[in-house]
Amino acid sequence: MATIRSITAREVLDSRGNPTVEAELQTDDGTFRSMVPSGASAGVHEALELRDGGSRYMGKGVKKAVGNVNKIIAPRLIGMEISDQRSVDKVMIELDGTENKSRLGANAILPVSMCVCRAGAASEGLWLYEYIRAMGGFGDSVLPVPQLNIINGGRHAGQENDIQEHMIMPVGVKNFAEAIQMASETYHSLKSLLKERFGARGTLIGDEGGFVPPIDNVRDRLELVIKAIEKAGYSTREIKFALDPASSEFFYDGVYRIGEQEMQSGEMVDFYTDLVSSYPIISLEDGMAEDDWDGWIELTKKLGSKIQIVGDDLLVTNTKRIQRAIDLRAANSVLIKPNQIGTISETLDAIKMAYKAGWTAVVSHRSGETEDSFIADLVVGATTGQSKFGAPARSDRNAKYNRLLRIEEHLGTRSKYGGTI
Ligand code: 2PG
Ligand code: MG
Repeated sequence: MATIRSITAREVLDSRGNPTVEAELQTDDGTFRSMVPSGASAGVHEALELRDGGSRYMGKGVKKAVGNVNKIIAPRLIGMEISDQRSVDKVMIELDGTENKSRLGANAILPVSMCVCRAGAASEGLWLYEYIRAMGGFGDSVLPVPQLNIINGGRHAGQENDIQEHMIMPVGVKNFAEAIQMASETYHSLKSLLKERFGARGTLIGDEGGFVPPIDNVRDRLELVIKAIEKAGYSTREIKFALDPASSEFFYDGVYRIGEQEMQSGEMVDFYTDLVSSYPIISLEDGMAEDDWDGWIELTKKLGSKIQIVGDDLLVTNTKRIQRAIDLRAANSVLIKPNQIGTISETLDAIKMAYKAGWTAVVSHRSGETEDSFIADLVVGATTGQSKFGAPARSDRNAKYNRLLRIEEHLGTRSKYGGTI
């Protein structure tokens, strides 16, 4: 049993070059560090990311959040038992005292919560994923089927009124190492097809490591990905598609706008229904906007028995919103992003609520990431069987994939792969 000896925080940079918070926590077992990521297409219902404003770092500094860790959180937590994640998280939630963690900032609370989890694992001599599994009372560890975003659009590519994420999912393989090999080969095949067609400009990349080719239409993008899959020697039998349009970003007063096309909610549902009948899409995230509950209900009614309907901006890893969506049958899957809610205990609660309703859960990165690979352990420990960590390129993304490769090796013959969803 170990107790918290000290906690400090500092300002560091994320993958986009914006400041973010790193917390450092010490126990008798050592020093533990954790960093928080940051979204670009963040939902309005997310816990608050505290930014300083002013001119420093274009207003994006996080000195206030750092100060909140050092001056408010640390003095209160020092001496607390490291193995009691829920109590520690509860103290921070109470210290904040607001509904959306707007006093201290989720970016102050979360890195401390992650450090507590890491230190708890060390105190028991466990890998982080093993500790999370035990803490949450989850079943056998499962390596995830990755959703890999190989064509970046929308906010992640500096574009407006655009589908944000075009992802491949290697479902037809035995293990995670094979899945990542298949994904990498497809990624590189896509790169060479883009280079042939557009020259070097066609292979520029977006925030999540995927390409940003000069192709406006989602169908043309998916056609090209199918060519890349085939060029790599695979087929759409073993590699499926997932889309995250992030539609809140192109929803204006009741109207969805993709490029020049304007659609009402019902037309938007028809748009997806056509797409799903043309392409091997098995998962659709944020097809509808974050408060278009009727649209979500219609989408789930129409497509929910065929594919996974994932709520991200709609649900923001928040059990209140997840419960509402379960009651209304407004989705059948939840995207899990710890920084949308702000503590590890609440993140695990969201996953458990989804399981209880018979939903799936997908553990996700943010478009602004760091080298912290916590979510790789989270996805295995919480046994969700699906991850969304970006393209198999750039170290902010590959930190997670590389950690998963290590975990798969550690599990050895006990290892299981998510397989089909
Ligand atoms: C999303 C995320 C991650 P962001 O919409 O799912 O891909 O994007 O972090 O910019 O909110
Ligand atoms: Mg999303």
